[in-house]
Amino acid sequence: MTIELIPVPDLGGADKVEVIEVCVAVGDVVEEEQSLVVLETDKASMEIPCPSAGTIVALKVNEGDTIGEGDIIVELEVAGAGAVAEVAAEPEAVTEPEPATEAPAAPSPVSKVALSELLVPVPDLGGSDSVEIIEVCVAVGDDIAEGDSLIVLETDKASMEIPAPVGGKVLDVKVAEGAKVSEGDAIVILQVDVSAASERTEEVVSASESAVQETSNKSAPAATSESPKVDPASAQATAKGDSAYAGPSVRKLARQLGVDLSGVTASGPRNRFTKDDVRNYVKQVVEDATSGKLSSGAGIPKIPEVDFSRFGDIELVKMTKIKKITAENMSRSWLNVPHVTQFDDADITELEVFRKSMKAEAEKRGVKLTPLPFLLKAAAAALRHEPTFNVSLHADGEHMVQKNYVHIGIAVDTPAGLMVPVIRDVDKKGLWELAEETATIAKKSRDGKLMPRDMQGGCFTISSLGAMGGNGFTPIVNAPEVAIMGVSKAQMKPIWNGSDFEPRNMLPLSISYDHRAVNGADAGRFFTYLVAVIGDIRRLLL
Ligand code: CAO
Repeated sequence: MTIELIPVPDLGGADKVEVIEVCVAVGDVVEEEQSLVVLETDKASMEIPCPSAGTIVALKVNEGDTIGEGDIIVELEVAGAGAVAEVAAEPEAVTEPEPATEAPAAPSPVSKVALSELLVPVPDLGGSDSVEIIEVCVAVGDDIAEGDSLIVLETDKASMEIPAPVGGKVLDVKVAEGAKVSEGDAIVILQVDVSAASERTEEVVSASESAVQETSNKSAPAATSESPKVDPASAQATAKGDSAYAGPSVRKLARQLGVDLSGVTASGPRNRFTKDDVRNYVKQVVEDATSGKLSSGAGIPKIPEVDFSRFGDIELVKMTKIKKITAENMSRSWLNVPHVTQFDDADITELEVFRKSMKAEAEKRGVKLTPLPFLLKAAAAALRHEPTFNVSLHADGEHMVQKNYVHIGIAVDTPAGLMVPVIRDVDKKGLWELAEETATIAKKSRDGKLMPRDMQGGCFTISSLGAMGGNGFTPIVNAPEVAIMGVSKAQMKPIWNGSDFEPRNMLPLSISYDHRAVNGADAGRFFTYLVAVIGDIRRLLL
């Protein structure tokens, strides 16, 4: 086994570039050519592939780091011996999608002069003559990299960026916005460090052998016969038509700020996005969100503040901590969870007969047997029967957490606010035990004696308003649980038994569930089973 240090390869003129993605982690087994990191310049992003297969033993860069040629990216353990740093592969440029017309692929013609000064002329424009410059992207003194846009031209068919054929310092800009240029006209004079130039620079420079053009008092500038061709047909095919166009630096800014350009209005010449368009969009979104104005999906409009004292006598009552926490939890759940609520009535006629028959024994035991322990038992049975309800969504967005335990929370109304203590292993407990535990935990809640652990780990919640009344309500899911049952007041109702209306004691129930985690069919099965168990509690024994 050999440890190889994998460095940043020659970046083709780019000096320091940002690491925008680290694609591997320590311990990863990587293939030859597998991407290690993604680097980004103003113009393009490039993946640095691994020169050989092996195991990553150390990671030397982080996302957001700025690195340059020769900096070590990873330490790689490879089988057998091998050359190290120098073998790193050439970067694989993954240029951002650009209109095909904007960046001619072949090197632009340049002229080589004695003091490494290069005149960069307008390349072959595919037949177009006297084309308007709609943007000059560089200024005197700029250090630019190979491929950086120098100017943007626009014909009646498309706009195109003319990239720098090599990196260097801008000594002179020969053009201005609005001017019209043709093939061969000078764009800029670049100072190039030929000694440190990349192979591509050498290629470009040595390819420039003909069509000499004078530049100041320096010698023999030349324009190449291998000028890039802009194919007007493809230009037309890929031009954005009516839609606005953004240059690489604008797109980079948009990416950094998380802005989708489809929502931005372009204000630049001929429907081009400017950096200010992106900044103004962000400013507007922030302003709208804070002022409560509705904008395209950003922010929730605030309920306007009202001075109620204008309408009558008022007093300010301090919210308890629990009320504030409840308010936050409820809004979080309401805003995050797509709720569906389903309703049904359970026939508790037999259940009530049985419950009342146990009254004397309950008194002897010192407990009160309300319908709640029966509901807890039935819910636990339904969660076991239909485990698709006994889940939570995993934060990674890729998994569900299937729970193999059955802990159920009960909503308890207390003077300090709503609390939801959790009864553990409901499926394993009997009705008496549940009746006792419910009473104990409800008292603990009202006395403010619950510990955080008493309120954690619930799989499902029951909110019973049955003692108070009501025909039904839509409870809010107690996230990260995915379902909650609302219990309303049981009432005698005439139920058709096939030949007669029969008085039956009917308990209105509702189930709200998180439709991201549970689908309607699962909910239908869960609820039908639960209602059936409540209707005939002998089913709990099955
Ligand atoms: N239909 C008809 N009567 C019902 C009933 C129902 N669905 N549920 C309970 N009752 C009856 C009980 O049998 C009892 O009657 P008796 O005194 O005649 O026996 C009476 O109502 C009072 O019951 P209870 O409230 O003392 O006991 P419980 O087990 O039903 O409930 C608890 C316990 C802690 C859940 C309850 O006290 C409570 O706090 N409920 C409020 C929950 C809440 O606030 N939910 C809303 C959350 S969302 O904002």
